Amino acid sequence: MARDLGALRRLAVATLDGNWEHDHTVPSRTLYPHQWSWDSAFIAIGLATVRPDRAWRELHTLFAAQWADGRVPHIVFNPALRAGSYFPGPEFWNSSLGAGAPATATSGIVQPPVHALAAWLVYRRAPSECGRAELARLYPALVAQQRYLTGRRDVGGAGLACLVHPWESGLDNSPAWDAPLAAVPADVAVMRAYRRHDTAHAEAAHRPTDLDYARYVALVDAYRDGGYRDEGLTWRHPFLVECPLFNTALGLAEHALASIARELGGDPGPHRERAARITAAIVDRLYDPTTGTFHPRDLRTDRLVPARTALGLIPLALPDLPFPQVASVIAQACSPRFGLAARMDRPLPSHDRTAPDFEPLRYWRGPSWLNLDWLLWRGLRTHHRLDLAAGLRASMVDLVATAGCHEYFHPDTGAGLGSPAFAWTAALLLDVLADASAGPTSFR
Ligand code: 9WN
Repeated sequence: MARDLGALRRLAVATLDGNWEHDHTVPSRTLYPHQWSWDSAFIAIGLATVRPDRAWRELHTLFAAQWADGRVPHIVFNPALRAGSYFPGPEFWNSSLGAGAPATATSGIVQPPVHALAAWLVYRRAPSECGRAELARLYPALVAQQRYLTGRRDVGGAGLACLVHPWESGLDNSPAWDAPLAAVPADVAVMRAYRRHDTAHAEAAHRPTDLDYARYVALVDAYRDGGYRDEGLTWRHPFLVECPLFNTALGLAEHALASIARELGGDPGPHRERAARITAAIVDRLYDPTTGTFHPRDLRTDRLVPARTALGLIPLALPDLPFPQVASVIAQACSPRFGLAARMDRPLPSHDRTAPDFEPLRYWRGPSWLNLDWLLWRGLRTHHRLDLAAGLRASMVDLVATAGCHEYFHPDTGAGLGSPAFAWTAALLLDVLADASAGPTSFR
């Protein structure tokens, strides 16, 4: 596998080029052949280092499928693909049932809103008049996305967005969702009526189980049958959680929008105020002083989910996270649970290594993912832990140098798992390679 940085960069660019599809990048040609929301944001960040035009195109294509209420769907389906190329496909989601859905078929749920941050980073990579025009075009759509998430999706009433499906977290099968999902009535027999596409392309033992899928399907059924409406979710929807990663993205988006507004000659003040309120709500509602990390809040029980997953470390990316939380999250990240160090001997896992339900091979239940590394890497730089940031950066580069642009990696051996040509792995590696000096981050 590629060992020198030039070859590594070429491998990443070739992976992105190979996944480019007319006006967007597919996460993987085999497993995920359509456009995914948070993937596109990460992909744009990497494309900015080599193909800035495509970076903007990626974001514009995604936002062209934004619903009238501001939601950005987690999948935009490619109509040119044959039926059955992904499950659940467009016929299952039937987005036309949603008021204000676009003409293009999409899913009806969302993913972490990392897009405003992506737009800002794409612009910052090579500021220009043209880039400013692209930013100006996206700004209202990004604001509408925030309005949807902090408005209709503020089911808990405290200013945070609530998820209605584990897929909205982006960490679909995380142990964080086990407790809230257990309350979702589902019969594994319903899966006989469907053909899973993922297990044809990836090892079934690495993927969510059929029972997980039965619950995923039941949740989509419930949301879709309510016309994808968010009013009254408390009374009728069986899965309602506030996620630390998702809401960190929400807060980062307001910081990024403040920078974008300033750049466009607008007023950054309201975005800054909203960012501060989101961070305060994350600390107030999702921080557990006994574990020293953040946890999802299950709105059905009004309790924090006990699992200690990597989700709990991600609020470190917030520039205004108070010092006590910064210190305790870093301490937990450096504990044997996650093993962060200036010289890491193993990759960062997606779940607590010491937990009895840690699974090194199964989706989001232990393996290492570059997007989680990247978010934490930004957090460490934001809070001036350049020593640890350098350790994490070296670990990311090492993973790809040894195994290639895989979707995820074995948390002990670094072996490549899942899709072998995965777009966000390639993209985030390009971003990491382009920031060789890796100094502190800021929203300037
Ligand atoms: C469901 C595309 C997506 C990522 C998610 C990841 C996985 C889909 C699936 O792939 O989810 O959305 O079929 O498993 O969990 O984070 O966006 O790469």
